[in-house]
Amino acid sequence: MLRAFARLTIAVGLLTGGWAGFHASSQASALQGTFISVGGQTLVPYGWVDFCARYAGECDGGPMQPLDINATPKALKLIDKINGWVNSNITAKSDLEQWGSVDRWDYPTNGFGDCEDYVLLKRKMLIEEGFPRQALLVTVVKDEQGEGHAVLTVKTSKGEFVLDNLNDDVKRWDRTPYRFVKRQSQQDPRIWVNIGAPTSAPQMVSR
Ligand SMILES: [Ca+2]
Repeated sequence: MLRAFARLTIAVGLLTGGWAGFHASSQASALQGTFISVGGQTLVPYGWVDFCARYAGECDGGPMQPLDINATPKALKLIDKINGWVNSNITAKSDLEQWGSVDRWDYPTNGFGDCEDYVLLKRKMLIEEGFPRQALLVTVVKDEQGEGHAVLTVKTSKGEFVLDNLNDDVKRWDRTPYRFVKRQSQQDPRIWVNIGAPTSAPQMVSR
């Protein structure tokens, strides 16, 4: 597994230049996003609990001071790069097909995974690049069909943005078609908070 991550990290390191980035340069001036209004503490998705039981070190560390990412062009370009790289290099495969389980959250170390697995890898790679984990929040949404889906919310000084395996563009959270349900707390990765008006949580996240 470590070798797999080393390979991924090296690959990202090799991706220099040529990126339109966030389309970092083109959107930089328009990068005045908005912030998500979070509510109280809520149930933690089972997939995250199970993930933390297997990767305790990835979930420890709370409580922490909330931190946002300083939205410099360099930071945004790197975020965009990692989002694009993971989307391009991981192949979608359902948990049922891969694990025989309807919803298993894990790193896509064999190159296959579904939505939350892309999220977990992006989160890990961004943390390894020095971004604060308090600003990289695993988030459960409902898609246009009301199905559960997971994205990574990136909280920056210029608003909150979404990294999504279904879209290579890093988008403002409020310009996605999703209904945001809940996400990790900035203060503690083991705590989850509601987003917006309460709504029933999906039974699972997929795609
Ligand atoms: Ca999965």
